[in-house]
Amino acid sequence: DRLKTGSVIPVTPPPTSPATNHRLWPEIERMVEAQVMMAKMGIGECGSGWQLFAEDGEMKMYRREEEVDGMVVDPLKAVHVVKGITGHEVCHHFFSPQYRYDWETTLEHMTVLETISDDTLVFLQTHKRIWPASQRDGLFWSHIRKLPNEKDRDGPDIWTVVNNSTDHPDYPPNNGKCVRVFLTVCLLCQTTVDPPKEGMPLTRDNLSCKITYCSVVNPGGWAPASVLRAVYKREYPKFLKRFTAYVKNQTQSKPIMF
Ligand code: 18C
Repeated sequence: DRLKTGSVIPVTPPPTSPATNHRLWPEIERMVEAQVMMAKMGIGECGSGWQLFAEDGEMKMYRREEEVDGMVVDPLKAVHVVKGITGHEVCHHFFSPQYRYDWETTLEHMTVLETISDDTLVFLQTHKRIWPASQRDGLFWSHIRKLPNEKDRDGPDIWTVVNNSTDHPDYPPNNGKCVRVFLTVCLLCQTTVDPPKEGMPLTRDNLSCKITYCSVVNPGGWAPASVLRAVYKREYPKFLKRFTAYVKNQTQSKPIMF
């Protein structure tokens, strides 16, 4: 019948996002899958060597001491539980450029170099200089995605943002005053709803969000290990506390975004 009418019904549906045609897409798919899998693993399951280096209420931060060519590249894994917000809200504020200067205290300048699609951007960021080291910049793609909640099909979706270093012909590394850092970051957020009593409305008091943040930053050029580890110890807890407080503040009087 198809042959008679001459119509051709495509076997595979067309891609839902134009990003799927982009040169970076295979890497984005691969990285998101791998990073989400790693982020979902508990500290015990990730292998040994994780040491707790910061703790504040529900927030726990672990690191593994690692060096590459004498440079500190310690992987970091942090878990936090924050009441009153959803995973979608957390990821939305982490991904979207319009909020970045509000919460990213290490930032000096940020530009979006490319909009691959609504959910995928390429950023160039310069960060504040730490004396006596050179100033750092980072060029990375950033992708936000909703993931199915396999354990609770009726429960809220899981959300993630993955950031990963890339290159751009117009912005080669180490070309000016900055040394280029290489980063891989994954933020994974899962919302839990504590159902309200019968007849009562669902409010932000019924929500809590489990946040997992994993990061590996290669400083890109030599920096004293002791200074670097001191910067880690100070900046990561500062970031996660400030960022989550910011999301709570931004969303408290807004409708819940599941
Ligand atoms: O994930 C985070 N932010 C995202 C959006 O911005 C994105 C960015 C990652 C930034 C990677 C770090 C870039 C280098 C920063 C230089 C340090 C400046 C400190 C200034 C203090 C006044 O994914 C949240 C990121 C939270 C950042 C925590 C700090 C990480 C430190 C890494 C050190 C890297 C090399 C520094 C070299 C100098 C050392 C003496």
